[in-house]
Amino acid sequence: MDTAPRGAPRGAWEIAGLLAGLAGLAVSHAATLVLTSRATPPVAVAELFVQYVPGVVAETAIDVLGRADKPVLVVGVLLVVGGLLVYAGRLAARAWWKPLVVYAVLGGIGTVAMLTRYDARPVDVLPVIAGVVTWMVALSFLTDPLRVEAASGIPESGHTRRGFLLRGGVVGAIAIGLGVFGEQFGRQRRRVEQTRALLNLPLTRPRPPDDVRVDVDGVGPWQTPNAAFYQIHTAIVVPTIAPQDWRLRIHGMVEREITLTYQDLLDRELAEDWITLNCVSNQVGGPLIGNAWWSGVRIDTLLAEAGPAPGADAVKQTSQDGWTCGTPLGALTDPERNAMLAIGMNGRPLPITHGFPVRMIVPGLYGYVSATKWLVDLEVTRFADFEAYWTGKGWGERGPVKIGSRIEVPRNGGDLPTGAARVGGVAWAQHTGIAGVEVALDGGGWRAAEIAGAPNDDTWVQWAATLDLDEGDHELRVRAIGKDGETQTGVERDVLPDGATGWHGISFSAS
Ligand SMILES: Nc1nc2c(c(=O)[nH]1)N[C@H]1C(S)=C(S)[C@@H](COP(=O)(O)O)O[C@H]1N2
Ligand SMILES: [Mo]
Repeated sequence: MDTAPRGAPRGAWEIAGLLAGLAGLAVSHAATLVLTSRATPPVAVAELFVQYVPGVVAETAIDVLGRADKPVLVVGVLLVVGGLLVYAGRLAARAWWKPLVVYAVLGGIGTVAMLTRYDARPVDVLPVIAGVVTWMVALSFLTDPLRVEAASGIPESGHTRRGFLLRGGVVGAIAIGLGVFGEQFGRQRRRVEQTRALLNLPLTRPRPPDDVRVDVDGVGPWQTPNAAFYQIHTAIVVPTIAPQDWRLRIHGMVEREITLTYQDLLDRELAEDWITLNCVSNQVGGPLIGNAWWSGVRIDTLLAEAGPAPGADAVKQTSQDGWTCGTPLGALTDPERNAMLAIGMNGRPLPITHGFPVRMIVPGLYGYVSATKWLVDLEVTRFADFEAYWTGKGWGERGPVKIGSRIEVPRNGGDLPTGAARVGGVAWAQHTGIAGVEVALDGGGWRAAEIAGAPNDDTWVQWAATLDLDEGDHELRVRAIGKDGETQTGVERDVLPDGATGWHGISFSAS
């Protein structure tokens, strides 16, 4: 009845299938944590199931199982998956490719489940891919000795058994190691997430001012929600720091060293304001920019208490994950600039991925020279005396934000009706302010667009214009003018070393 090759007992193939399966699940789980995906693939599949299961079934389940319905469902998914993985091992005895069919089906379901979740990002497919690749590699590694035995026809030689046990041990140890890492890391993260949720900070949560929006459908929100705010960090595993464990040391070329706790920050006066943050790596027209309501403690007063020594011109900031940046001391001590140790973002405690519990925000400087997340150390020093993470890789030392602008409506390649059509987007020149925006249609002359209001000079400004469109293909360009009189240059430069320049231009058609 069974075509399993002579020699290796079927049980060995099944164990191989199970071990390879567990290793893949462990790798997938670890990848989920590292990528901060909100659910592991099995949990996502369970959720997908909940979403599509008929109502009566769900209600019965809730009746019978009560609040245990979700864990029971996840365990059920894992049992089914486990059974299929054992089966995949058995299939491997017949032909090397047969288990791949099982893996492909499971991987396909996992991919659909991960990508159809609310808030899914393309990278959320990586835990599935990592798991499937691990399944294939681990199964082939484990079944190698069994296959050799099947080919040689010598039943159960001691040599084969030792080889199989050794390989099983290796795969098992890796799976357990990753599982323990995932558990520990996951627990710490859950703990910090919980503490964060329970914090009762004196943050305000105002609505954006009334005049900041233009009336063009499709222009993004003026206030960027936390979940939609771009994220840039080099950390693979984001730091999870409990507020009670957080310390900030201010030292170096100062008269008095200061160490601050989270409570010390809460005991001080909070500064709050709208500030737009952007990344030096943002391409012209790119998405790496966001605008939020930040709450924190002004850094100029803290530095004044520490007393910077004459000759110092920089502050080297260090994150708990070891990332560093250098910020001009003048930008942090400037009473006219709202630089702060931020603890709140849009009226909530900072999200972990945006630097919880404390990060720096400095209006007018790119993030890579100023916006340290998970900040733990400020050393007052001289630019000549150190190299920060990015400046050591060829990026500019100072990093002031360059004036910029973006078209959001229409999209590149989009369509508009002929006749009068509304277009719009944003423009920014943090800490200088936007005086105006101009657009040029089809290479014609620049003409003024309307601009909405802004509560201060540190935020982006929405703009809009009405075009008169003939049928056919068109091109639109935008440029901003700063309150200092600077007109955004059309000279195209790459993001390296200190920010891209050039006008954002798009093509669209009118019909
Ligand atoms: N610890 C740490 N902080 C960091 C970075 C980083 O890699 N590590 N990247 C910086 C860069 S380049 C930018 S643009 C901003 C992005 O902040 P956000 O992720 O909250 O949008 O964080 C800055 N702070
Ligand atoms: Mo950045």
